[in-house]
Amino acid sequence: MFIKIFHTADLHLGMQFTRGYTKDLKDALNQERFDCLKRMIKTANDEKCDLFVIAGDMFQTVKIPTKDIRETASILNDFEGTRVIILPGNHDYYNEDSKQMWNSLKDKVKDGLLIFLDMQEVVELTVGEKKINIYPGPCFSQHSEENMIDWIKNDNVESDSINIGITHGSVEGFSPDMEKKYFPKSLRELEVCNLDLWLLGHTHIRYPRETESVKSDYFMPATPAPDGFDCFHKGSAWLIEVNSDKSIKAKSILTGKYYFKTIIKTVNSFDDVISLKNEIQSEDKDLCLLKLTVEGYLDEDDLKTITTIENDIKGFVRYLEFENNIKLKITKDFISKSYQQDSFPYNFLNKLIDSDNKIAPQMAYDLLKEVQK
Ligand SMILES: [Mn+2]
Repeated sequence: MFIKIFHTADLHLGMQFTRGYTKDLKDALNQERFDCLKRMIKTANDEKCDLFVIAGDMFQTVKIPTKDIRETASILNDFEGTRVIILPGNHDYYNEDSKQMWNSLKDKVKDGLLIFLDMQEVVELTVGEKKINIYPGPCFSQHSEENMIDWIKNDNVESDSINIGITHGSVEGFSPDMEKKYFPKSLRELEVCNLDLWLLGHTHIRYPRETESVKSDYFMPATPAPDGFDCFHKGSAWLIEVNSDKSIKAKSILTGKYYFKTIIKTVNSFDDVISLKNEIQSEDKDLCLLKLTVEGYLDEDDLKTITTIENDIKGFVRYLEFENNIKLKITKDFISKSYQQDSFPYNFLNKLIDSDNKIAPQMAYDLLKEVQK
């Protein structure tokens, strides 16, 4: 017999997008975070999960409009397992300021479904015949240097129950936190609590890195829905099985839809331009948000095609930020057209082209143009 847990965190429901997106895309990205939760609940139901755990930052802020709270509750209400367990994170911390928001959510979730981890004390529950003890390390503010889990190490951990820690914040070596203000903890601090399993939130990158048959005592699911160009993955969550003998086996699942891609490409010939175009054509035109920078040198004719290419590429992706750093390639042909024969620039540039140095003619041309200004 085993219990099955769906583990996510950092959904950031209610996130507003401010980049140069169209209103349509902003709305779509905002809605996607709710849709992502909906898909995860469906997966958890299909997989017959007992627990659905959100390890902090389900909401982006503590000021979430009622209509969004209503939508969240209605999605959570579709969970067919035993309990939805929510821990407040550093974005949706629990204190006097946010009590009303959290109460509003609690009111809207079906009776008996939600366990809200707003205290540093053990929460006991049973799944089937198995007793489970939850050890929460919740956030009570936006910032703190407290790890919120120190209370656990002195607790008398029952060895015949499954003991699960749930907390949120930076973990040394996994998430940057130079100023130590995001509830920092080390793996050592988690370890001394002597629990069977840790479900963590805050780090937007998955841990462990493997995806199948993962055996670990610590899990970080990553954000389930990519939220910007600093997100290099497509969103994930953990499906974790804990057996009666406490052995753990987990599988990472893909949860996102939209994805962000940054490409920096050197383009030095027309063939390079075509292969770049082909590369981008294979992206998903409804879901790919692309930041593309091109650099290199092209002759006059090829350089003119770049504007056309930019338009083509726009049609291959949902959103494009294009930076064109391609420079004019200095050829003998170009020199003959641009400078009088035997003039200083004519001789100088031709001589540089004859040398093996590929960059020298380009630099010299740029300097000559600078002087002519
Ligand atoms: Mn966080």
